[in-house]
Amino acid sequence: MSDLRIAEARITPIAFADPPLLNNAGCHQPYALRSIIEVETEARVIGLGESYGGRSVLDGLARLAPLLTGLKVTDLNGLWSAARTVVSEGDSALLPRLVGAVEVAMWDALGKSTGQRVCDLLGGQVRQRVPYSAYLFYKFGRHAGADADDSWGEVLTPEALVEEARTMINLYGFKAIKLKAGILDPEAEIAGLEALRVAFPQAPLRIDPNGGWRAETAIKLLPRLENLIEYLEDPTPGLDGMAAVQAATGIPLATNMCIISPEHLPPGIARDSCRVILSDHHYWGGLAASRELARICAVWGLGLSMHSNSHLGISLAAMTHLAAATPNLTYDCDTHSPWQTDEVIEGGKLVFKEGELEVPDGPGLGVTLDRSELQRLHRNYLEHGYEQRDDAAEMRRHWPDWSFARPRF
Ligand code: GKR
Ligand code: MG
Repeated sequence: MSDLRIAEARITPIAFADPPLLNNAGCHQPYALRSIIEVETEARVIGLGESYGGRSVLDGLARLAPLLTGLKVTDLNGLWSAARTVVSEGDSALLPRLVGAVEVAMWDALGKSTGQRVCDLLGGQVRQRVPYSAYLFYKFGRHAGADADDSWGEVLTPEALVEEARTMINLYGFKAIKLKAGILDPEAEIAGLEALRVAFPQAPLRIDPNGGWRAETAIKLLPRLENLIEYLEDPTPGLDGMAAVQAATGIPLATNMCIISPEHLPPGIARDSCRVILSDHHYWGGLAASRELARICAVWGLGLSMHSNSHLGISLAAMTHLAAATPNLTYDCDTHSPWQTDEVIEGGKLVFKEGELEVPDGPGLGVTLDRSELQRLHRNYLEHGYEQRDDAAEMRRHWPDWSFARPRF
């Protein structure tokens, strides 16, 4: 089947508008970076992918792209082999990122070439709709130097947080709520969670300080978190710190920080460092590798949810296909989508109904590229000069004395 062979792979770096959201590493910059991957077959079918847009991923993809010519879109082993040749030994994080970026485009090309949806190619659809959570952030009202607040305004108090949640839930219908933490004093952040509990008595709640708390701090806070949250995400850095906190509570700990590749699973499971894995096809090596991760979670009795970063619709479509084809997805997935105003797929953003997304209609991922938006977002990339996400530098434009610390509290 020569027409399933790749004729050309193209990578376009883009920058899209992002609000001043806060996390333990600082503040989001005015533009988030992403790469858009196009894999074109000899039959001129184009498969799409979306991934990180920082320097090392872009450089790696630039080295990988020419090696893809002639590879069949079904040849995932060939993709891993090609990617290995462009990654230096020891850069274990880059390899699955490069594979994940291209692999989604290969699935999309295969689906579009054969008239099948990616969720069917991944083993079949097991849920009609994929549930997502309301991803709340503390935030500044405006970016440094901007002359007006964005529509969300400043969110640094429990009252403002409840307002943010109300807006997001009214717009999208999410059921579960996740609070990004590790910025303010932990007591203040838990007061925010408690205010959310009062305002949304039924909502499953989660908090994610991104390793911003010492293990002792997290353990001291546990009594306030018991019976309040469904899981505690990365309260503290490292497998040992997480295991110490997990040993002190019945609340499941979750991670997208200390178990982020296959070699972390045996020590993490042996130490009981956490009981929920937040998978992410962008850094686990793609959709097939994420299905394997789901299977490992099922075997070891681990819960499974999905992590996100600032992203656009190709990523969201891929996440939705993957989640639709994953039987043991035990929690609602994360998404940054409500924070993004730009889009790169035709027809605009995918539409959440009651907090859920249907698998997009049509073969492959079911989405197509809006070429004029792609060009506009690529011009943003060229004009605004961001090459690397730097939340700490951005934070100091607001709070000049701030410096990065993990754990901080
Ligand atoms: O977007 O600021 C952010 C998040 O903190 C993101 O970078 C994390 O990767 O959402 C993520 C998480 O759950 O840790
Ligand atoms: Mg997290």
